[in-house]
This record gives sequence, C-alpha cells and structure tokens, in this order.
Amino acid sequence: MLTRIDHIGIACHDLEATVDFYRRTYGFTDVHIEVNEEQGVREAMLRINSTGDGAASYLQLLQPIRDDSPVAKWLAKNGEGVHHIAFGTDGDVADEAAGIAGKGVRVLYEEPRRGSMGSRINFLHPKDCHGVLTELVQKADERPEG
Ligand code: CMX
Ligand code: CO
Repeated sequence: MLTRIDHIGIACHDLEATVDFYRRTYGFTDVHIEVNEEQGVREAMLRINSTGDGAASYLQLLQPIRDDSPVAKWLAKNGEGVHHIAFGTDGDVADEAAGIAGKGVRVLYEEPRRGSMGSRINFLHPKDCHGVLTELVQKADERPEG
C-alpha cells in the first residue's frame, strides 16, 4: 500500500544555493547530502516533518553530475522546478510496482534500484501518469535522523 508522500523531487542547477534557500526561507535544517552515481545526481534530502513513527517526508533537491542523466536532460528542457513525486510504500516496493504494472502503467526498472538513504526505488513513466514522473520508495529499516 502507498501510505505517504515520501518526497518531492526538485531539479536545480546549484545544490548548495538551493539548500541554502530552503534553510533560510523555511528553516528546514535537517539536511542529508549524498551522491547517487547510478541516477547521475548529487542530492540533498531535507526532512520536513515526522509523525514520530519514522514516516517523515522530504524535499529531494537534485543537481545533475552528468550531462546524459535524466535530471540534466529535464533541466535543459524545463529549467529548475518540480521533477517528480515519490510515494512511500509500507511493504515491498517490487510487489507494489508489479501491482501497478498490472494496471497498465509502465514501470521503468525491472528490479528496484538504490535510492536515497538506503531506500529501494522504482519509477512509473510520466506519460502513463498524466504527466507526473512518479517514484515508489521503500525506506531502509533505519533511516538516519540527520
Ligand atoms: N516529468 C514529467 N514528464 C517528463 C519528465 C518528468 N520528470 N521527464 C520527461 N518527461 C516527458 C517529456 O516532457 C517528454 O514528453 P514529450 O514527448 O511530450 O515532449 C517525454 O516524457 C520523454 O522525455 P525525454 O525528455 O525524451 O526523456 P526520456 O524519455 O529520455 O526520459 C524518463 C524520461 C522518465 C524515462 C527518465 O527521466 C527516467 O528514466 N527517469 C527516472 C530516473 C530519474 O528521474 N532519476 C532522477 C531522480 C533520482 C531519485 O529520485 O532518487
Ligand atoms: Co526521488
């Protein structure tokens, strides 16, 4: 089952400047930065809230590290802005993806891949989702707090 908005992915040209904007403007100070080579991004996860059970939501700021990465391609075409939404699953993301594929929506990867903070992720094609690139996220058992 999809149980929450895990994160909103936002494409940007300058990760530090964009993190700084969110920190100064909204006071989002819980920031986790990592590189995901496979996805071609350097990214920052900004924790927005937590219900206390670990089901926090995040902003994911994405700066491309390669010109041929999906985020670089998207930025060149659209400029900075909202790139995708991500729903969190309460079970196995592979099962969730298979169920959605059975409803005729294209799932981009045959097997889940590594996402932020040890999560397992997959994507649904935006053309099958009314124009929204949609990510499915199964969080790691233990997500870092900061
Ligand atoms: N949101 C909505 N529509 C999008 C989109 C997005 N983020 N990215 C592409 N599209 C649309 C394009 O506008 C285009 O539409 P038109 O044909 O009407 O012009 C169409 O999809 C094809 O776009 P494209 O620019 O030719 O791009 P590709 O087909 O090469 O790639 C996609 C699109 C979704 C397959 C690719 O972006 C992808 O594999 N995404 C998943 C991985 C990813 O985004 N990783 C970064 C985030 C990592 C993370 O969250 O951890
Ligand atoms: Co994402």
